[in-house]
Amino acid sequence: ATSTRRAHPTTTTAQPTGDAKPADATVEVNTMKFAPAELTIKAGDTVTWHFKDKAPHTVQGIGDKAMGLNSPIIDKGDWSYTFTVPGTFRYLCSLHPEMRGTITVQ
Ligand SMILES: [Cu+2]
Repeated sequence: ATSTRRAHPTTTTAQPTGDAKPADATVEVNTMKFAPAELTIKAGDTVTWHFKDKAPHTVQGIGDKAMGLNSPIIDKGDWSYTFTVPGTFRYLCSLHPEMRGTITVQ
């Protein structure tokens, strides 16, 4: 039997170039939930919500402190927010208010 040996093709991972700040933390929006529902980050960190559910959702801050945390209605895609002030920020989906999450900024 003849065996042909070939080196495995080398794979390279392309690093995106540019000025876009990568997300420091990600929240998956799927199956009518925010996951993780509770997330702790540092001041200055950017959180990206990754919308992948069948239904559209929003990220809407609860209370005065969370003003500015207010996404449009998103069907599929990403939405990011940079938290600059320490504190506890609760949010919900305005279309499904039972969907809730908390970001703790240290
Ligand atoms: Cu929703």
